Amino acid sequence: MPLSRRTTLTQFLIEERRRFPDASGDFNALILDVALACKAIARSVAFGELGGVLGGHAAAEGGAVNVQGETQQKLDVLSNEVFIRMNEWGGHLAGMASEEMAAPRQIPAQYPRGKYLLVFDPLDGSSNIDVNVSVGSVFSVLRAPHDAIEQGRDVSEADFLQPGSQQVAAGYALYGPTTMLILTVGNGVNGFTLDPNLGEFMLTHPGLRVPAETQEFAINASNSRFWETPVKRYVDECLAGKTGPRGKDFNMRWIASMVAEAHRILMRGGVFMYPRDTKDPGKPGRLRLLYEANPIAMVMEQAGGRASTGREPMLGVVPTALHQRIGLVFGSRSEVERIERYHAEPQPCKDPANPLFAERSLFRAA
Ligand code: AFP
Repeated sequence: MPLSRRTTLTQFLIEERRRFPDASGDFNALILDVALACKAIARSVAFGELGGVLGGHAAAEGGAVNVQGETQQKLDVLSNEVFIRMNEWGGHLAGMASEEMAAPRQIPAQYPRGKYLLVFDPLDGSSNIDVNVSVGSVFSVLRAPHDAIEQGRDVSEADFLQPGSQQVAAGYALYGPTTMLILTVGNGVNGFTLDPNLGEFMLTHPGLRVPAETQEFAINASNSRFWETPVKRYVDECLAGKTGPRGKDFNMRWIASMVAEAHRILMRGGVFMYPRDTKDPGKPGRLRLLYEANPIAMVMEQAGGRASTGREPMLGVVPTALHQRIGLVFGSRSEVERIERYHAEPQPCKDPANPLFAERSLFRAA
């Protein structure tokens, strides 16, 4: 299709806005600021070592650690700064929150404050940066509480603790062989490809839908000894393939970059699991609810897929903390619903004295 016939992100947003005649344009401007941040990050990622952005963030004390207790990569810090600088001045936000910042970020006094909250993981998949594997940014847009908008007050952590069903927009940028922006504004999911010559996101994947059926699952199998019984059962059945209850063979994938996994699933179906496990009782999951699980959940549900904790729909979970972690399962609806069924069934009691109830798995416990 000739470039002149393609729709830009700006055109798309203006056409979407026509559904809301009294819209102020603030929302569109916010999405375009987020897209600009993603373009700037895409450029830094593309230059890699040529831009000196690979490797750990050598803070004064020799390597920085973020609020998650994880080593910060230079690109984590840079990407966080880019999101802040591109979004703090526009007057659309009451405040921001990020994986890389312990507390919410206030809008500086010299800028107007707006009616939205922006929550983001500026660079997901950091462990892949130095090995040149796709990484991404994940973002979620919430409405700020009325009093925060009316008073123009500083935001608090509590303002962000809204269930994912309250998101007004969500999406991700994928810095892969091509840079793509996947966006939902509550009316389906659309994919945009960055034209490197124009610097514009062009609509290339309108109306994306997650295929309902799949033969591909993604999980970090090195954690198998920590999985709960329903997850072990699901994975065992996939591994048993044609010879087992599923009656078909499965493929397994694990990129260790959730955004890349989400995109594969959006394009060809599949299921992603980073479930709650017993590896670290202090962590009820690896992924963060507000700026990883919820935005991906909105994209998946808007595209006809499903996202769950394994026990309940992700978008219904009421957050209790800004950096709360949670078990996450998302993808092709029939697979996620199967995993939820397995969690809902009565679990065999683990009576070590009685081998009849011993847990069985193809992943032998260590
Ligand atoms: P990083 O951003 O710290 O690399 O974490 C990426 C991530 O949050 C998610 O994108 C991956 O699916 C998951 O962690 C990978 O976790 P493992 O390294 O335990 O496989």
